[in-house]
Amino acid sequence: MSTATLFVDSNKVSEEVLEHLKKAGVKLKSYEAILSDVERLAEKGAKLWLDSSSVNAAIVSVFRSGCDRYMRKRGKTGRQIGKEASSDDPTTKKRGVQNMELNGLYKASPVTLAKSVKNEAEIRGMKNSHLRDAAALAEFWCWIEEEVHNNVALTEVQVAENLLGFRRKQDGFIETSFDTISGYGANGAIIHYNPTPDSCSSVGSDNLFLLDSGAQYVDGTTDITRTVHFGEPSPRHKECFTRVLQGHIALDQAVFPERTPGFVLDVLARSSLWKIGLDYRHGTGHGVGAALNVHEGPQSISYRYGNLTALQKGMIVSNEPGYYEDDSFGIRIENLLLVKEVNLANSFGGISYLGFEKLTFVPIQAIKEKKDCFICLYLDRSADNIEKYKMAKKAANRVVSEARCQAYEDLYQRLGMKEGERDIYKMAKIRERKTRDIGQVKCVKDEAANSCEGRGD
Ligand SMILES: [Mn+2]
Repeated sequence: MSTATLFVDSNKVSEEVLEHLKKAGVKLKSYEAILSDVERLAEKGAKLWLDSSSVNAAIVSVFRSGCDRYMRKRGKTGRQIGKEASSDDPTTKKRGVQNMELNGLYKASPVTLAKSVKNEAEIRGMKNSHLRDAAALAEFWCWIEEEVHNNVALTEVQVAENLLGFRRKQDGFIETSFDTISGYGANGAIIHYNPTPDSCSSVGSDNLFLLDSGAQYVDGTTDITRTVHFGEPSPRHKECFTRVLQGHIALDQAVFPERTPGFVLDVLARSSLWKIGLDYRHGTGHGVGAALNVHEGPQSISYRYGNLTALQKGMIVSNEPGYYEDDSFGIRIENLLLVKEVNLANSFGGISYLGFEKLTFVPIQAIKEKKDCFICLYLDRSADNIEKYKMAKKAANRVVSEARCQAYEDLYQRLGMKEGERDIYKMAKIRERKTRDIGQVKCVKDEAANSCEGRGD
């Protein structure tokens, strides 16, 4: 094949692109011309590749009538086609479908598949744009946390506008990649929530806040969701958030053989929720274009098991499990992942094994229950986890010892007062050393503070 025709709205093609396509032997035609061209080709008996997931009814209809005419012509020149019948005759209709099947190939488009596997330049652009996007988001989350803690009333729409402001400061920013979903409390439970300025809620610190947003940069496309709580989450919030996060991590860490379709991995993101009878009514992951559509086929990670497209090295997918409690709150945690080959000690079946590399670099709000987290890490004693457990424990010990120092310092300052003495007395009693401690501490204080009043007593 040396030539191709692209049916496209000519307004969308710049001079530069036009020149490039011409050199590559691609002819441009108006979008409307596709119907008559398909019909004309079908009449000549040409074969047509139709992607049944995206082809429109108009194309199918002209293709069918073109095929019918071709077969009738062939019938007249001697091949078996039977006697002519009226077009209402059901046997004619059936024959029409058969004719279509004869010259049509019904498979996913090879164009979308080639597009979904990113080349080196696209991967580099996606990585770079994600780093700049992460910088904007980190600034944004820092800003909003302070605003909410200072009781500044911000509506969901104002939050989305401010987020746009932080992104605009980044190099190569073009526009948002979809309308920002900014949902506080019950609004977070509406999966495709779109806040309006006059009816939306303010973001506060009594409930969860879900923010799903993305941007188009010259070199890449982003799509990220974070759910945060600016106050004290309820036990229900904690449990659901933890399970969504466990699902997110399970998919993030997945390693799977090549030729695995995305739906096989979907269970990883849901099983933690399933264990307590919860679930979510949307897919776990979609393909993402490189500086293109934020939703791109043909691959997906979904409970709908009809999509048999295998995940391939170089594809990009989102990882976005969630949980939505109607009229109450919504949780979703979303990163974008690049499918990559992983080096393992074995390669059973002589095939490659694939995994994911994170593109999104924005922190996920920490789990407050450190203890639970420790237990989790400690119970699963893989080398990797033990290392993480030690690090987490070290960090926790540091925080505790800092807090303790502060507490001793406070106590020391209050020693001259009755409450201070009472506290020391209590501490001494716990340590069963009676009140002897009070005298000792007082003596230390006197020397250090160099206040000698009453020393002679
Ligand atoms: Mn997404």
